[in-house]
Amino acid sequence: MLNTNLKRIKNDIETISEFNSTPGNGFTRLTYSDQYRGAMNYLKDQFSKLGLKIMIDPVGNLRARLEGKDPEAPLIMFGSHIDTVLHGGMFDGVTGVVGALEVIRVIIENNIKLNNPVEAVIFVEEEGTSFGSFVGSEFLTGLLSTEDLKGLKNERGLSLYEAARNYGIDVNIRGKHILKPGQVKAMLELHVEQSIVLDSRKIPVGIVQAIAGIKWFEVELRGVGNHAGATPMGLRQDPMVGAAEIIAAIKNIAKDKGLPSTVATVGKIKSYPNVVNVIPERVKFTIDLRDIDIEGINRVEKEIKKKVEQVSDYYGLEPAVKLITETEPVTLTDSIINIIEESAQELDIDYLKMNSGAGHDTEVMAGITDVGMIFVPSVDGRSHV
Ligand code: HGY
Ligand code: MN
Ligand code: MN
Repeated sequence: MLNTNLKRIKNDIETISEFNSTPGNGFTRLTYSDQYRGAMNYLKDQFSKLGLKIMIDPVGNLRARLEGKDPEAPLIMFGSHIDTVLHGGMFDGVTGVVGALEVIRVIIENNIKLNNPVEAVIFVEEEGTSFGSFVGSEFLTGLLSTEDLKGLKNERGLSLYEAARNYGIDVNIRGKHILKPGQVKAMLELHVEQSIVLDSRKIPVGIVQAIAGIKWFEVELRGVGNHAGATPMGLRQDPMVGAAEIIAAIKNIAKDKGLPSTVATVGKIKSYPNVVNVIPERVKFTIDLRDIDIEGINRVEKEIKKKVEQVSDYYGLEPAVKLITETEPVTLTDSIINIIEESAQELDIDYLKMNSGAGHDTEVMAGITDVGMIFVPSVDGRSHV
């Protein structure tokens, strides 16, 4: 039996977690930040020490390659991400990256000569906290072009393309960076569950069968900015009131019009000019809509758009609903699910087959290769805060 080294794994996770811009208040490591660079350099160093060939692709994905007997054989990939949400958890993404590093260490330490080359991959900007989710995996699989990167902007209007160049990446390097179907034999991602099921039932391993599809919208309501004191209530076209009614309705729309597996979240809201004594001129808020079944997403999307129209008409607001990211629900590969299940049975480890409400780069990689995911419990189901 091959043994991993828990002390080493713990040290890797703790070392990476030092690279954090909000110490004492969760973990924040934004793409291309100094903290991101520190963590990436640590991992690059670990992979180099193992003699792996390292490639940083035009968007900043790190790929560390261990040769197999047949250099032309399709890749076996393990990986995840190290970028975080704001004040996130210690293990989201890092678990899978350290898992990939440890698997490669164990292969080398046990002189295992695989036929296929093995690659650890660290996907850039998985969370979308700055520019948009799954950027690294979408670039790697050809869903995002270098040109598209110019359109992905952060809150300050800086594009990912510019941010990558400022970080020191040559975004325009030519080369075979895009992976096509057939080039990867399989990709496996280890990740924390990010919900309460495994932890509450004390089950050590989750075998993921499907990953929810996601749609992110940005809703902007434009009204008439005015004086908070001098404008009678009957003369207002107040986008904040409109936003409040729509946001309050979203919960019931998801519950009553969606499927039991449909979830809808408003996580971000911004008011302009965002001043105490001014009726806002415009209000922007996001909607994160997910379901394992695309039907749930479609039904709730339709109802929310109807509500936006109704409320905007009633208050004399001008609505704009923009789709900012979309990934299809994905079922993972049966043959990989079976291998994980057989291994758990062989090792007499209790497991649960389950779905993932959280999105992962794996659902993007499913577009070009067979994929599998293994979950480990999140204490109290917490991971994003
Ligand atoms: O949003 C998600 O589901 C993932 O954490 N990026
Ligand atoms: Mn993650
Ligand atoms: Mn996450």
